[in-house]
Amino acid sequence: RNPAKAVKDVVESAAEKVADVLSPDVPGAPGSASPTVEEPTTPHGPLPPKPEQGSPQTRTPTGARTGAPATAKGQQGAYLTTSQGARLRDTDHSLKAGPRGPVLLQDHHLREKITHFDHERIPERVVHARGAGAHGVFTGYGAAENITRAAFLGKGRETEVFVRFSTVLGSRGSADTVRDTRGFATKFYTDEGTFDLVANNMPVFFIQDAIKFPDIIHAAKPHPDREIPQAQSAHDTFWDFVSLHTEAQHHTMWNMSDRGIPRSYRTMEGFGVHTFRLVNTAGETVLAKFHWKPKLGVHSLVWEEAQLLNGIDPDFHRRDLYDAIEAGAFPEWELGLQVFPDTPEETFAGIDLLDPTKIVPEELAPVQPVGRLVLHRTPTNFFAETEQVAFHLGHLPPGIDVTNDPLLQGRLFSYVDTQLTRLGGPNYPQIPINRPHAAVNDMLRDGFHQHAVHAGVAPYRPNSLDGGNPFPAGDDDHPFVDVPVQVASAPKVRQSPASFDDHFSQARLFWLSMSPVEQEHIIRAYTFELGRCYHQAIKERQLRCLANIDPVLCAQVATGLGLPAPEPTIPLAEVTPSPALSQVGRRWPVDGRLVGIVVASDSDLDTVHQVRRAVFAADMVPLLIAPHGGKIADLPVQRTFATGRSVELDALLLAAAPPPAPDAPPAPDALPARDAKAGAATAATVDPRVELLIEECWRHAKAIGAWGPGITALEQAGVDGTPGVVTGDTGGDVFADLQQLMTHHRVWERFPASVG
Ligand code: HDD
Repeated sequence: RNPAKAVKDVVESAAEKVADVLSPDVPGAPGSASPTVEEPTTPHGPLPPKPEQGSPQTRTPTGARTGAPATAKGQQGAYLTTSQGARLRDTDHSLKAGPRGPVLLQDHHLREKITHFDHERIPERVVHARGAGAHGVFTGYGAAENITRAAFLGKGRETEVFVRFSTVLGSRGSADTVRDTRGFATKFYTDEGTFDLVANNMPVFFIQDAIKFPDIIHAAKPHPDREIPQAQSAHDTFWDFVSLHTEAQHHTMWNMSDRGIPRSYRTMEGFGVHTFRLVNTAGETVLAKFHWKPKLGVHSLVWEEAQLLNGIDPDFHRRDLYDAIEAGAFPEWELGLQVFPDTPEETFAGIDLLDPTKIVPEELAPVQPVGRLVLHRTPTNFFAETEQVAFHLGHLPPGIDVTNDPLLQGRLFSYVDTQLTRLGGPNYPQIPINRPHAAVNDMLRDGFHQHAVHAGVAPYRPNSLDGGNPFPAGDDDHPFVDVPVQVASAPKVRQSPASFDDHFSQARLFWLSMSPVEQEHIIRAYTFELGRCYHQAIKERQLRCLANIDPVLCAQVATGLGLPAPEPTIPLAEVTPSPALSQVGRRWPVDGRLVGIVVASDSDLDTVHQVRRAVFAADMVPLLIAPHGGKIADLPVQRTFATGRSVELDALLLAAAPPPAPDAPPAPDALPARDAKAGAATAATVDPRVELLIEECWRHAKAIGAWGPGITALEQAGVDGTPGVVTGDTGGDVFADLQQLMTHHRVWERFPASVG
């Protein structure tokens, strides 16, 4: 498998295919080419299983097929059967005493069907309940070979992976685009045992000691009396806790920044947060932090867009992940390491490496790439894979070991423990998605849902009855190595080291590293969230925390809340900003982005064809938006003015300025931009829903382009001539300009920020 080549090969044809999936060619719609309709219920043979449907147990450690029977396959044979394989002739009627009943208790099929249904749900994860997963492959660069013996990082070595992205606070059915931390958990099925990198999209955590985890989560989850708000931190208990427990201030700042509302899972960084200990074949150790760097750059939504999406498409991130993979725009990250000498102090540049509320700026310790992750396959079954996958920090291959970070240490206990309830017993590692691809020969036996049929009589060591099996691995057999770190002889205490007492300096470092527009967003986020709190004392307490981070930040939030800005209670930290923390100011590839194209029957369709092809050629997906569904000439329409909304687009092109439809809703409220150009707007000649598309794209800092009649639509919306709005004589030129704008992600020049 060569993912890079696969991307190249399939992107255009697959993207065409996805565009067509996105645009059901609605039979009977104007312009539809399909004369006859096949009912979805038309009988057909059984669907062939996907080639990948076999369970991992049928694979060798590297993922190759072994020829063993795929015992976990869900469906076999053409006929509906009971769970015991008896064929059924009717599943629509209960067995009754005559057609008018009553229903007979002896109806085994009825009872089996309903009983199984009654037990279909399992407890959702206590945190990170809402998630989406994908399969992929990780390829090592060989760059880490001198610091770790972990074989999967070896040059060219390919390892199958499963990744689950998640929000933290919301329930399983909550919306994707809420303000929250995102989980980024990766299961590497290495041939030396599974490695789980259970990461987040933020490099720090709210607490320094795992014993506080129930506290932060109880505070952040919905209030226990009314169970609201869902998937939000904008409420009293969250701010009550983080303002009292000031070590949470750094992570809270990340949540209030644009990192809290990612544009896509594909545009998130990932961080292992803790410092790990790596050991090489010579037994030498270094300390290291894991980073995922997205190929597409770090990119976020804007707050209004996120809020609209929660209603318009609560599955936005999930859909984006699946659509991108199915279009062949495979999401990609580089795995990187920050490496530090393993000194007795376990510090680097004065930063305590065991404190999970601290980062080490990349300018001080560059992130060195050690491998590449490509996600290329969506799950076959959500429950079997994404819901049942179980990660655990203790799943470590030889060459990677833990440190004494007290947060990490507590996590080592929690992840196994939680699966016992969630997955119903100790045999969850046998669930197909959790099965290692390395050979397993443990002495764990019995328990609920035991699937393995263990042979032999001696699941103990030493034994003679099973010929002494299984045998301990020797030094040359790639065993896991517990690094023999010296454990200090010290009194038993419930204390943290003094270095853990600094709660504000890195929050200030983050704030000072932001561009003005990012600072503006942070101010608005704090103002919004604290503005949703009821208790005055909590707002005032959080303002006192902000005063210790930065007076400008504090003053602006205080103004928004209508409260006085307090003075700092400690000297402001002297910090050097870290430009690597800012998302603004760089350029990124545009693969897999969505470009809306407004067309109508009077558009120059040859040009639209050309532009559509150019969008595909740029590895992006065009979405045609038209007054009606079906087709415009031979062009498939993906969205109508009624079903399309700006928030799913990354950029907008206008090849038309269609007039208002008789049943169109009234024009939306005026824009600041339009006010600035008062008098420019004339009587509405353009459909107000197109105007709304333009206005929202403009307000959300998206690139906009128009040619021909499309320019009239820009004029009507009052945004022509403003930054990031391009016009031209030909669609090709306009798209070329638009593409350049998109490499910056957003057109922030539209919003001269007030903070600087
Ligand atoms: Fe955790 C799930 C990430 C601290 C206890 N955590 C979970 C998931 C991610 C993280 C990504 C979802 C895994 C999945 O998709 O199935 N957690 C983190 C990070 C942390 C962190 C990056 C700090 C650096 N977590 C943390 C602490 C505790 C937990 C301190 C408990 C003491 N986390 C859990 C859990 C979960 C979990 C209760 C819920 C479901 C699960 O484990 O499998 O055990």
